[in-house]
Amino acid sequence: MTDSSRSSSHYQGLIHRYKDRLPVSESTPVITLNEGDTPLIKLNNIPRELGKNVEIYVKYEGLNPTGSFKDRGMTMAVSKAAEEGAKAIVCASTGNTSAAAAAYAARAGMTAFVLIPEGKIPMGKLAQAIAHGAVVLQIKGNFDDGMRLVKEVAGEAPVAIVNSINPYRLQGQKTGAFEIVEALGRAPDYHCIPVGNAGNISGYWIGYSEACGHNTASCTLCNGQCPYLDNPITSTRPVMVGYQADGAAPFLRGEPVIEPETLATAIRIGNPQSWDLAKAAVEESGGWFDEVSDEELLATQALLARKEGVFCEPASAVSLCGALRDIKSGLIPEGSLIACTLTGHGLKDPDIAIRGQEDVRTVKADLESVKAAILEHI
Ligand code: AN7
Repeated sequence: MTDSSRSSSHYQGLIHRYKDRLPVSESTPVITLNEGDTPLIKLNNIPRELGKNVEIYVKYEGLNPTGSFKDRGMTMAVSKAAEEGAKAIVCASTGNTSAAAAAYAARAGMTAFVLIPEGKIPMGKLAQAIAHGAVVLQIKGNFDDGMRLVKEVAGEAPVAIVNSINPYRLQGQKTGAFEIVEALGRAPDYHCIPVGNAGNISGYWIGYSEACGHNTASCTLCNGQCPYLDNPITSTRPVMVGYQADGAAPFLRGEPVIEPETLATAIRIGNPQSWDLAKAAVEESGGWFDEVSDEELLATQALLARKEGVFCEPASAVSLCGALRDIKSGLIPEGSLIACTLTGHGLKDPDIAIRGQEDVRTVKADLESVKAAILEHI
């Protein structure tokens, strides 16, 4: 079968889908795993039980190829690295970036070096980095130490940085906003999102801004060529609300946190690299930052899994956790259309999801025992 005989509707990833809105050319070698095009799921049971007249949609980024939103940025960063002739990439990571870097490097035939904080990334994410053949360097330090070292080592060795300080990452990540606007036929009123290194909130703001024809200071890569600037697909931008774990909440403290601590290890970050962009997104949109406790975010992870059938990782639940609190308090008013990004899949960290419930009941392999066990619950 030749290429041209294949269905043209076959989804081929976000660079192909949005090539006229991304800094790529015909000669860019596209490194893709068909990322993007993730479901936007309307919550039914949680808003009903809340008793508030709101529409809440979750953008389930856990359904990307490596199980997190990082794939959106990584397809761009690795494609551009390949275009520039890079043979190796490097990143610091709390887990998901390393999984994505490892997979896209494998696809590109490059070597990925990933610096992870020793003992602080869940087994699912570590397994991905190892499975895809990355060189895993556990460092005796946290993510922020790893980030500093990555910047230093990139000046000493031929490796391309694929953390979100690489501007192509945010370009890829902005497509999450495009997809939401297309799915809803408009921008949401509020966009709630977890904030760690602060790249994703910045990427979404670029995307929403372009979709309604605004140029942001951070939108420099398309040199004003973005077709949305002349032909916007929506007339409004959402209020951006960034939530952090309270043990790792530099935006709430107004300064870096030296020893960030949270069970949501993905956002165990004290010195966000996209500080200025994230702050600008929140200020320009009339939004805010807030923080949630580990106990609250784990409760929301469980609520979403049990009430809606959507399994996300702890850091992802931070967006819905904060949103529900602000809906209850009225800060997010009734009548609002709210989008929450669920950044990563629950399977990344199964240990935390079954914490305290490890004792799965064992029954004898006979009908009487199984029947009795079932009837107990009906
Ligand atoms: C599930 O993998 O920083 O604010 O090194 O994995 O854009 O950093 C992960 C971040 C939210 C925060 N949810 O996003 C990494 C890393 C999940 C994440 C975030 C991350 P940013």
